[in-house]
Amino acid sequence: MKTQKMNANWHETARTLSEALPYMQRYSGATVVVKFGGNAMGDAEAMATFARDIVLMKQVGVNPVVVHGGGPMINEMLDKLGIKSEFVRGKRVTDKATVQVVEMVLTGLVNKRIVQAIMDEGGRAVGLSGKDDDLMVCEADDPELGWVGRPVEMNVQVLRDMMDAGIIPVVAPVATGRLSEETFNVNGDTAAGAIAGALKAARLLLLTDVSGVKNAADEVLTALTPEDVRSMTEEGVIAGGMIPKTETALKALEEGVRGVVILDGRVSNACLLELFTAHGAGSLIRE
Ligand code: X2W
Repeated sequence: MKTQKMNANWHETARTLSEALPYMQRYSGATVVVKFGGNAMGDAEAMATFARDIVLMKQVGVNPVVVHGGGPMINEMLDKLGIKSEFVRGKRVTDKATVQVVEMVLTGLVNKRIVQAIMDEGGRAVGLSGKDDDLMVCEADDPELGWVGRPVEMNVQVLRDMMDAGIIPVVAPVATGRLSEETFNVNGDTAAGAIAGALKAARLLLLTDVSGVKNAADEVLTALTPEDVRSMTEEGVIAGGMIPKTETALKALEEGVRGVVILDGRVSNACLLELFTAHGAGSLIRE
């Protein structure tokens, strides 16, 4: 026989679950694109927590699509190979040798690490890149950047097929071009925005290593409109590495994504906090 002492924490856990019901109902059947940046990946435990959040989303009827980055992992491999690399306006200048390393690291090491983490938590994940089924077809973004791609054609049926089959797609931001044998390196945020736009996702979550969009007084804003973003950018309050993220957000909203959230992926259970609690996380941008 067993006896059980009631612990206040268990009641809290049950209440948290109960309070999540309206949010679960709101997002039931919705597509949520999650950009998992290299800087948000952290250690094995952080990876496992992220994977568990994604599997929980799927379990309660949300359709997550993971699009990942891996900038720091690319840097590490380029360093080992003695290949120098630089960034212009937040994007990696990518020559032929670099794009090969980018493809190896993103579609190989990073993609499979995430797939494996999701499988370990009991989900079903399949990794692919923008090349698979011509998911993301690119043109050169800017001649100065070499093989950096700007998505010009999206074929997201493969993602819908996977979601319908109960599979969580994990997408590496490497793409094909219109000509044969072209390989493009795509900024992870750009790729996630293009995929969310093509899927008309309910939410695009950009997981990064900052807590959100800050105002001039350095406070995180929990809600902004595209108009707020434009004026804060003109005033220089939104600057640096935040610009590619807010640009991605505005473009995704124009393409029909209902809301974009920029949030700190290092906070544990960041995705659950955002989707399933009244508290939310980070900065929500929407009309
Ligand atoms: C990125 C792709 C990876 C990425 C790169 O080469 O680093 C470009 O800059 P994070 O971790 O999300 O920064 N591509 C064109 O976006 O990784």
